Amino acid sequence: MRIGIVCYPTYGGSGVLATELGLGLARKGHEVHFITYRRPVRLSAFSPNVFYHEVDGEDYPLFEYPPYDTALASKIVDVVQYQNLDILHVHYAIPHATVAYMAKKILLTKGRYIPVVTTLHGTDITLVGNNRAFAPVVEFSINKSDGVTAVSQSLKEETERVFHIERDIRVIYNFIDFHRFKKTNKEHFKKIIAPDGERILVHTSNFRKVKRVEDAILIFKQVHEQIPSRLLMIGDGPERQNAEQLCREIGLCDEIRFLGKQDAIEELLAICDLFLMPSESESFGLAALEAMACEVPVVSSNGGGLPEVNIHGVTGFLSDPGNVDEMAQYAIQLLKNDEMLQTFRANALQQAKRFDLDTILPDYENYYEEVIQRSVHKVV
Ligand code: GMT
Repeated sequence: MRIGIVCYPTYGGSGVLATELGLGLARKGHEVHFITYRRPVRLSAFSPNVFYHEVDGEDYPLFEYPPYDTALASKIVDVVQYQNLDILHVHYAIPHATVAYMAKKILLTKGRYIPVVTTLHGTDITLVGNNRAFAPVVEFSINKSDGVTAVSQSLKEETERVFHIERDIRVIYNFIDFHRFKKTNKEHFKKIIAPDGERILVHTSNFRKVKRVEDAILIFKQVHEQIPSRLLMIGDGPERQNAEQLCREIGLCDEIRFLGKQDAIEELLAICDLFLMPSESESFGLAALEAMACEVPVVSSNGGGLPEVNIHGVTGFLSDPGNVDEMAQYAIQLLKNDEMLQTFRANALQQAKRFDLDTILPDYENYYEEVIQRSVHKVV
């Protein structure tokens, strides 16, 4: 198949997933065309079946807000026509599903029907999409897509609760590439971070409010009072300043290291003992899955689709969002008990295997085929 992928090229989960999906499809022989405003972060090396089309925007002085949507729609029309795409897969409803609809309508005037699959990732529904400023357009665009997928059962249900959805939403979970995400020996690295064998806790995110980054620090504070430990804070975003300030206030600046955005996240996960994800809600929690693939158990909230990924008492523990004390108690219980930690590590890996790229990728391929078949009669 010749597949177009539209996504945000940033460090966010939707962009990461879209890029990994495209690369996986290309490895299987499909021709994949990324259409984004910047090269996606995980699209670094050359790959023979992968093509990248940058959306060019004109920054004319009249534009207080550069018309990205218009530039993207034009680029989609161009790529679909001249690269002869079979299907267009857009990640994140806003504005991608809407722009895809516009491109589809333009292509129809040229006698070309392009089937569009929209993948809902979470905040495009739960936070942004819900907003009255966007809601009617989001609902319309989802209903006009030829196929819609959600990354968890919870997100599917939430979408159906919030919007009037006229089509079936297929659940296709986030996935993990075990060639990359696996526990490797990074002892030399561990010695630098935790020279006296301290336990290493880790949090990775885009440091947005929904992640409750400060909860991660407060959980760590309680853990540190009982267990020699270190906390790695990976990523960056609007809440980082507050988080650093909190570390100063509680006097744990030396024990908590802010590493900023990191590419080789698996090398850091390889030395960690526990992953903290206290988010208000996660449609899935890709970062937790990455940790579990590296045999790191997870203490998380139970918001959104997290219970579909992290199994309470098996791969980690779950508490209500904001229940810092309970999450800290779970973390302490796990980190104090070597045998339990080893069991949870093994369980985390087992559970992660359910989401192996090799298992999930065919779900997307089959879904594309299905959507293309359904669209055949629409070709004018
Ligand atoms: O977590 C974020 O804020 C980034 C966001 C995104 O859209 O880039 O991630 C969402 O999509 C990921 C991939 O499908 C999911 O694993 C994350 O759980 C989801 N984030 C939220 O729902 C908050």
